[in-house]
Amino acid sequence: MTKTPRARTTPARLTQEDTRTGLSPQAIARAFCDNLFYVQGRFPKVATPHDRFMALAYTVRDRLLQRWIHTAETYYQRQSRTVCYLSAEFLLGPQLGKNLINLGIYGAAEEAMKSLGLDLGDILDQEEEPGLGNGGLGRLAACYIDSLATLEIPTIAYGIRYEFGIFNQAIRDGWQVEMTDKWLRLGNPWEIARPQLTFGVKLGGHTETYTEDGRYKVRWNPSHLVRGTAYDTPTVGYHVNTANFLRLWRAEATESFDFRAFNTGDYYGAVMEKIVSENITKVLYPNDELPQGKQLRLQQQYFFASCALQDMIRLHLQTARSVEDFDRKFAVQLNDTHPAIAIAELMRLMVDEYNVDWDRAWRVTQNTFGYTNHTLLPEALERWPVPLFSSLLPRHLEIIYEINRRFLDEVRVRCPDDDDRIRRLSLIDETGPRFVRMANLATLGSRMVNGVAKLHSELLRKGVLRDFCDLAPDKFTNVTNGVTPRRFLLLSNPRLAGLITSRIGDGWVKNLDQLRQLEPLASDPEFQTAWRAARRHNKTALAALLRARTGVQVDADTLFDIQVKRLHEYKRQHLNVLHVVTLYNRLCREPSADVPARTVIFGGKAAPGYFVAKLIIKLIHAVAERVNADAAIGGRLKVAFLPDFNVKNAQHVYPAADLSEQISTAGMEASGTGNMKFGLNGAVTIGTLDGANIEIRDEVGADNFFLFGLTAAEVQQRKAAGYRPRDHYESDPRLKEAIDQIGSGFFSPEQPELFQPLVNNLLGSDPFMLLADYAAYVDCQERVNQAYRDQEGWTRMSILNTARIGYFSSDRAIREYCERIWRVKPEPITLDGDPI
Ligand code: NBG
Repeated sequence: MTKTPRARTTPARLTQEDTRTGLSPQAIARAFCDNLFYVQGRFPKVATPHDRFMALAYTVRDRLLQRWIHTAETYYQRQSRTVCYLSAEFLLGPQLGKNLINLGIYGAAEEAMKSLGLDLGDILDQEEEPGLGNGGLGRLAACYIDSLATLEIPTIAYGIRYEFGIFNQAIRDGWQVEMTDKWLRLGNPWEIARPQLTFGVKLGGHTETYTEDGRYKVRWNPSHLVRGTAYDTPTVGYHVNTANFLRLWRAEATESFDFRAFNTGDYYGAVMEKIVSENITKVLYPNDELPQGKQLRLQQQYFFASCALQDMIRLHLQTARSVEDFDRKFAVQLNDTHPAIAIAELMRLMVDEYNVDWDRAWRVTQNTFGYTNHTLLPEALERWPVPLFSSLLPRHLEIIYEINRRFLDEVRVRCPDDDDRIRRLSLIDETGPRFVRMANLATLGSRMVNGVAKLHSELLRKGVLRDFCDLAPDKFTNVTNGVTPRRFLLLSNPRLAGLITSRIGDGWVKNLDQLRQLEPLASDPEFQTAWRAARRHNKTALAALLRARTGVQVDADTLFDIQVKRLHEYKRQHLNVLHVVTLYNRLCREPSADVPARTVIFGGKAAPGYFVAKLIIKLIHAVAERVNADAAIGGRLKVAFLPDFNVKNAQHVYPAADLSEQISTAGMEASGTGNMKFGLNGAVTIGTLDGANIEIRDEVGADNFFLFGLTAAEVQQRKAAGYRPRDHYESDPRLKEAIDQIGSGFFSPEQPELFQPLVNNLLGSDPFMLLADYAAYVDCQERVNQAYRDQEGWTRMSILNTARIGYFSSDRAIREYCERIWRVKPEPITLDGDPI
């Protein structure tokens, strides 16, 4: 044997592969038993279902780690340009099934478990998901991690390791009840704690100036210091060797402060300090109320942004000589403004700690960041009161003032005597009490800014960020969102996925455009029958889940009309309810009306402080109670609310929908991603021209989409012309009846006034224009009824929705980010022998 390094290492690796991380059912079964024994400390007879989940999870983790080590080694040696995705939220969902799929060992694991007399499905069911996000934004980040690894892009995702994620939702007496999400209680087998990888994060205090080698410098003397510790979760791509990681930071007290307190004899003071520090990463904020004024939230944002940047600099300096070419090594994406403080922090680190001169540091900073905006709702745009900001981050406030001063000086030269423009562009809102405007900071500090669907990006350019767009139009782009087909079709809808693969092969999993090959089958009777059978199976499964969770019995042969998403007035779940009430009234009046039987299913959490959203949940339950109990309509309409909508539950919902409700007020839903998940699984959309609905309709064809309602432009015009919701109420008897019933206690006889606030809102200003869209919506639902009666026609629409949804893969979206925003290339990883 020649004595090359490769020849020396390969046999060792192969042996290790064989004994410890082999992919055969036998190797998996052996590793599973080992882990049950040596990690969980259990023998099979006494092992609980959760022990078995842990044992299999550790088995899979070994296989992930092997890939991760190779990946890390390769990136290190090649000094690969790396994407850093900064997000305060990652809504990962359960990991086991996804990892099995991506490693290509789902079948092997199934067989291994079977050989031990176990069922893989039961084991998968044990996993509790990390709910480290609120909704679409956090889930998008998770889809993007999956695509980044699958496309072999060197990536680190950075976020916060919340001890309590989004609350669990229970329903009591029709009301939402929040329960703490203790997701770490039984241990988290996927994460690897890195107690040696920590950074100090300063808070509070004041700044002072000094000179050093003739240079004017600023020193920040903080009043607090916390420590961030890294917890890593490997994220393997689909059928590739790339395993990137998600690095979440947890806050802890620093030892130095403990010592100080101990030395003065203040033991309890030291313990308090520890508790206060750890609070920073205790809990995820639900996205309710105004973000303003929440000191802890600003602390969270700064804490994780600072840890992430310090970590990046550490990595960079392992191989580079200076931080001055930081932007060549990293492309840092800001997932909304939550991590936007990173812009000021990178400036601080470079200028104060690495002595980079201001202009150079600003060039590097602007070249490093990209900013994705996810909302146009003014109340959701983050602004921090200047006093709060300055008490927590005094040095950053100075830096932001300086960035602002230089920026506005430039603008004054370009646009003299335009004070209004200056006021709008300023990083500081001075129209009343002063605020730091995070969207302005993010836009100015980034090389590229994007919205998440065509309409949204256009509205950004014309609205919220218009002045910035005037100054630098090329900075603005659009990347329409996408979702991962691995989780949302292959894993969660195995029957449909299997049927698709049996006809067109499995290339679609990595290249979703290949679903187009289904088009010629859309009217094929045999394929249609198989398609309906797969979907019928999913509907039966959802019906069983609903029964188990709510007691409501629904029939899988009815039209499943589903709206699942966070509860929000702009998403208009109550418009859906108005239709339900209208349909109910019609069925009561015309018992023989020729309409297909429907099951209307809702799901979603309301922010705990959002009174109206919670009242809408109660309304759904009140209507459900009445409708479901009414024998006179003979089960032709049922209403159900699936509690605790999360990723795990979602995987049972999307595959079972016939009709996907995407009915937000036009111009308000930035993109939506549920709309894509439904379409991927063959649901037909009823929707407004909002967010990505517009592009979905363009792709699937107007004939295969139920469109209704005002356009975004019309919404604006109506408002400008003085919108009067009462006119609709007075002139449409169906609407009047429904609203009167809701308002008068028809659905809440014990508390007739209960829903008055909702009714007053609709008849008062109706800010989300339900009444303006009501008639169009109800008529459109009638077109749905007609279409559903023709099962062949409907199945054809369903198949075409799946066949033409390929554009909405997160792989496509990530390719666009890589080319247009990050300028990074794939770095393939080889597993056998040395990585290079
Ligand atoms: C949400 C939008 C959705 C969009 C997701 C992902 C926030 C702030 N925004 O329409 O409301 O699909 O982001 O981009 O959560």
